[in-house]
Amino acid sequence: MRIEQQKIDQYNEGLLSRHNNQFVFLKEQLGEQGIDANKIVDALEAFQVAIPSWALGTGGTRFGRFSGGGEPRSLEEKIEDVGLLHGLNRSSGSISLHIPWDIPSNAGDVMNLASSFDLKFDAVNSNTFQDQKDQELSYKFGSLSHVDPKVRKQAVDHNIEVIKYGKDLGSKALSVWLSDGSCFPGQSNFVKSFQNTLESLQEIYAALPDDWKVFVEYKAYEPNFYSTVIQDWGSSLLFCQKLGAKADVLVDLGHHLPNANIEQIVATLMMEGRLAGFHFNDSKYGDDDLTVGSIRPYMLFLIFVELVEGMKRAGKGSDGFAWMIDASHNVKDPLEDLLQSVEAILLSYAQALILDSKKLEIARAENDVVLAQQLLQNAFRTDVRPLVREAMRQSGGSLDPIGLFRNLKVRSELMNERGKVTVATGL
Ligand code: RM4
Ligand code: MN
Ligand code: MN
Repeated sequence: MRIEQQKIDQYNEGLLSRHNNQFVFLKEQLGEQGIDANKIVDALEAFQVAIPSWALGTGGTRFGRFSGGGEPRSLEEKIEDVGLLHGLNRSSGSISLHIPWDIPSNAGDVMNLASSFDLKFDAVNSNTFQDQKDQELSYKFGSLSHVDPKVRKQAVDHNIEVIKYGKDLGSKALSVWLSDGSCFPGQSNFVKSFQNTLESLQEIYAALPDDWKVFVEYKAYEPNFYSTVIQDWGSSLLFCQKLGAKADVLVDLGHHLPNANIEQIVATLMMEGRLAGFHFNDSKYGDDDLTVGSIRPYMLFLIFVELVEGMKRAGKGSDGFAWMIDASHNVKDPLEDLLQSVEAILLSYAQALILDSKKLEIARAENDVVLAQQLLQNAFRTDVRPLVREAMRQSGGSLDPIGLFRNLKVRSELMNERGKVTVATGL
């Protein structure tokens, strides 16, 4: 299914005068503070968030999975779904593939289909946290860190194969997330696990094309519950520093221990020039993979404050990083959920962009704690939705993506096309 531009324009028509009033009002307010709303709209338009191929179906937990119907049955249908999202918000211009869940059978055809929706291929993800059918050796006790060199070799070869698939699609990075670790004290030797992993990663690193990067993602725990080889940003950074300049740290918001100060982690990684990008999601307890901004929007804003600051310092635009949503949708329509997540990301970015950072610096220098807090909260409490809507409208998207999705009955159309009982590959 494709949404015609005319349908988007028509729907926008009905919302336009209300939107214009709100936008003009906000523009004036911001103008009084010396902020050019149009510049912020431009920055928002440029911010593109990748959609992972495994997030287009209904997710599940270890207790069960309740499929929603009309889920994509193939890679082609997944591309079509991301195309729908991008058509609606013009902010989801790329797809990130998980191999072997989504092996492209013909790279040329898949690329043509993607570009017909104006989509590119973001980082490719390897998978050594599951055993696949016909796989010779098991990853039950680890992959790149395994005690047996034959298992390590199998995992290294898989990663090199993933790079090849990505190369054919124009991807420029490999994302590695390892579940390697141990469930019980004494089960594994921390130092040997680290060294094995490093050697394996070095072999993968050596196979990277010149213009590629490898993203090293960390996670505190789960599926292993006692130790994880790449457990935190420090371990991840250590691997990256030992690997070389083409390795950067990937932050997944759900992969920290409770109450971790993620914004400070972001600031440090950006200071070192080693932040690869983000896997956005939200959580209350663990790696809950909930809709971005649904639980801790203030934290997300504080993270964006550091991102904006770090980008300015490094003289880089938002296209210098890999932004992706890594969420699971157990009770919502996956496409609606993704639209909500993208909107939440852009709202936080907009709030961070309107922060008066010069005044904040002065407040900090004068130890004016009250003013510092007030400046942050002024930005956070400003209703920036008209800026995000305007960015979507100007780039040809909808003023109200979810409203239009429902108005056009996209899900029931997909159910008619694909059937009521379809299950997409993924977790
Ligand atoms: C992991 C991690 C990875 C993702 C898998 C599916 O928890 O976040 O990024 O590839 O889930
Ligand atoms: Mn992730
Ligand atoms: Mn995760």
